[in-house]
Amino acid sequence: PSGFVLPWGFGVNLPPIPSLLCQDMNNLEEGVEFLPAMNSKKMEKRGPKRRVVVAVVILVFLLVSLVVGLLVWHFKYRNAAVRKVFNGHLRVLNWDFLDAYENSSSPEFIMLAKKVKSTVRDIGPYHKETMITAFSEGSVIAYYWSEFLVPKYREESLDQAMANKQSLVQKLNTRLRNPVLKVESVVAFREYICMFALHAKEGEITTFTTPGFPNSPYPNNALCYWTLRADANSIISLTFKTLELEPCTDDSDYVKVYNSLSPVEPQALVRLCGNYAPSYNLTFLSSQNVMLVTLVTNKEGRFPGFKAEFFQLPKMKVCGGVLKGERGTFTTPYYPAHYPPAMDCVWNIEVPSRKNVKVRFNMFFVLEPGIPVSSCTKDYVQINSTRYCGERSQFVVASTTNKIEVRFHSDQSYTDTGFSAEYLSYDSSDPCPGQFTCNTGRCIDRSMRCDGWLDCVDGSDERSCTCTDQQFKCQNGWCKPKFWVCDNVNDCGDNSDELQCSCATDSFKCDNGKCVPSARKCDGKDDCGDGSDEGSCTGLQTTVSCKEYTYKCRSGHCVSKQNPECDGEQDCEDNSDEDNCNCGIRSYTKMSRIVGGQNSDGGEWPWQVSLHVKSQGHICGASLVSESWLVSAAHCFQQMQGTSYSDASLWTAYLGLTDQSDRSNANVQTRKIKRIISHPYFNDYTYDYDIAVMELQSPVTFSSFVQPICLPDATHVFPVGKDLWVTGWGATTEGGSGSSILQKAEIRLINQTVCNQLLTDQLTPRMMCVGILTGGVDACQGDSGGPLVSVEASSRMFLAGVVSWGEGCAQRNKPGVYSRVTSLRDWIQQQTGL
Ligand code: 4AZ
Repeated sequence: PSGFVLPWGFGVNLPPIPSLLCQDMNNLEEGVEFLPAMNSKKMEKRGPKRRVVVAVVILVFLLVSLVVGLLVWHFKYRNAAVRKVFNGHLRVLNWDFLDAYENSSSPEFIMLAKKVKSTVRDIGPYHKETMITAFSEGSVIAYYWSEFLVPKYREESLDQAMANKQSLVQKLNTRLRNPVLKVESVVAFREYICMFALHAKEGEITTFTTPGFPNSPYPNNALCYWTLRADANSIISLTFKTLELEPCTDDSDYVKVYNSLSPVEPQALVRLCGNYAPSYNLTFLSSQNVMLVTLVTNKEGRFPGFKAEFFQLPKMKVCGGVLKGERGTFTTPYYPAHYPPAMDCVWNIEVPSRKNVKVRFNMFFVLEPGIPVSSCTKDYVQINSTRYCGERSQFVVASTTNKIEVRFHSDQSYTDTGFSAEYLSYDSSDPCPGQFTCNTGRCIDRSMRCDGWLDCVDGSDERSCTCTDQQFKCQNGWCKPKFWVCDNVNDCGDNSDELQCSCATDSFKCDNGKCVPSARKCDGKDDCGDGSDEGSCTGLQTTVSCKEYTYKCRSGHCVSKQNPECDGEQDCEDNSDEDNCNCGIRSYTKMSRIVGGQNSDGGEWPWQVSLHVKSQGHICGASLVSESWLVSAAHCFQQMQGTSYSDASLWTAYLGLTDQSDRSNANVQTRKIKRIISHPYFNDYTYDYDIAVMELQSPVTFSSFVQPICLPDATHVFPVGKDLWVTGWGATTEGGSGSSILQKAEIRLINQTVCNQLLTDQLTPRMMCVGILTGGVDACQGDSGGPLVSVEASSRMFLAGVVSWGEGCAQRNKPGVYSRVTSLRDWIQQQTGL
């Protein structure tokens, strides 16, 4: 690769404050010495003449101050010079592109650059420097940066002038033969600027990285450009192999990729920030033989940057086509890479004439930032006259004939990974043999009909149902499991499952179902008995008297806000509610978007630990809560079959692990255990107090794959009905074998009273039930000790439970039981100090 770097050492030159002003001030100080004004007695004796002199001196002093002030304002603020860099491109008509223009040191490049420069120089009195960065075909497009040194008060008018293409076109017409200038984007001044020009080599992959990668972080306050080119009639495929930037915020560092050599928004393909899981697809395609990658960084942060590679591909001549037969598959161009911009594909699908055809989209990612899925004005799939866009889970579009036409359109900017679809022929009299047919045409398992879950996107599987004894009939006709009634979640959709249990008007419904007069809410007294009437009192968090449900600040004062810890707001006057909050965040901005599957991505659950016993392999899960401490279940460390599992030397902890068969992966950290402390009240018959903490022999190093989970305060409330995540390598079916890849499942917190009925009074206050009552999703053997986590305020995850026991796995009305971390929080604190 031919690369070059231009570190432009810019610095804002503020005019120095003229030394005259300092002298003036010194003189004034001396002048005061003459006046014995402090001695009022003397002044009185000397009479009115002195007063006049004093008044005149004060007046002069005020006048001089005013002049000094004006001068300071003029030089320092009004007249301060601001450096501005604009970039844009300029189309030179009637000029032919030469291959030599690709090489910035060729005499042809230098000659044309000189011509264009002299034209741009005329832009105005504040113009300082213009640099031509590249030329491309069409007739010739010149890409440039122009630097201006403009007084602050003229900044706005310069921005306007640059934005107003017309005025520039007028000026430029006089010099070049027939130029059309397009100034499209303005970039702020940067201290570090680097530029690299790379051309793909036939049959080779070219690699490039951010400056210093991987040994040192990329520079702050930087603007870096990589112009990528390929041979004529080729396109570019660019892949970021690793990318680790500052976490995404409005002004965080970012990488932007353009389908042009000019960094203009209408040609932007993607804006990347933060950190992407290794499995996230970061391949982008251009529509022509050029691409531009830019890195824009702010003044702080130290992050590694990226490593990327690109190569050229022949330009795709056609996309879409005629598809015939009983069934088949088709995808967007280059799927699962991001499809190229400016594409139009049409698939004409035809199945045998006696049959009908339907198209099932298994993956569908056609998302353009800022475009609502109701309009689909930019990138979309169109079938008949309906447009589909955004991110969708599996859906089916059926035709009532044997033909269907699928159109795909991508516009100039922002691309996504596209879709993967299959077409199938079906018999119109029996569209889903042996299955239930949704009104949309999708086939679902018969057991999903009238089970309380919306399996068809249009809800057609839950209509016209006769409710069973176990079900509650909603007013809208839907049947829902009886256990969902009065659980504070609107399961029916019309809230009818929560109506019979609501309290009278003027009264408040507590989390435990009790009704208290509304006037007693937020009065500082626990009227509900579970603190829920004092839990979420809005307004300024005032200190209240401490109760078992109020959060206690380090100062000993209590606040009434529910779950104030690590929510990004200061609730305690000593801010102790926001201390020790380096937890519960996964490093990756985006995880893989494989929907439907339950395999986890590397780094998705960075607090998940696998506990191995020598020669037995994985036995239990655990959660990382600090550099040296794990939380697990006491029952993992019982004496069993002659082995004393409480012996710390038997165990090895694997952190940063996803695949059990890949334990030597570089992201995995292995630790021996120093000591295991099981709760002294653990009862191996009832599984009450099923909790243990383990100290690692040496602390781990936090990374993208190893991060601690937040421990909730003992007063933290996880409301009934909340969706939680459980993870582990346990059995994937009851009595089955464990999984090699870490599994994840989303389950729901179930009302304690309801669950105690289902589990025949086996629950204690240290336990909670979480699951899906219709069955099918649960933790199982081998998941024990592992985390049950909840996404809380500011996207932080908290450890709500520890996998403990259950009656079998994933059975109907037999949810999993978890150790309730809030009830055991004080004991964890006593043992670990956390
Ligand atoms: C176990 O044996 C186990 N369905 C863990 C969780 C559940 C059942 C069994 C919950 O470790």
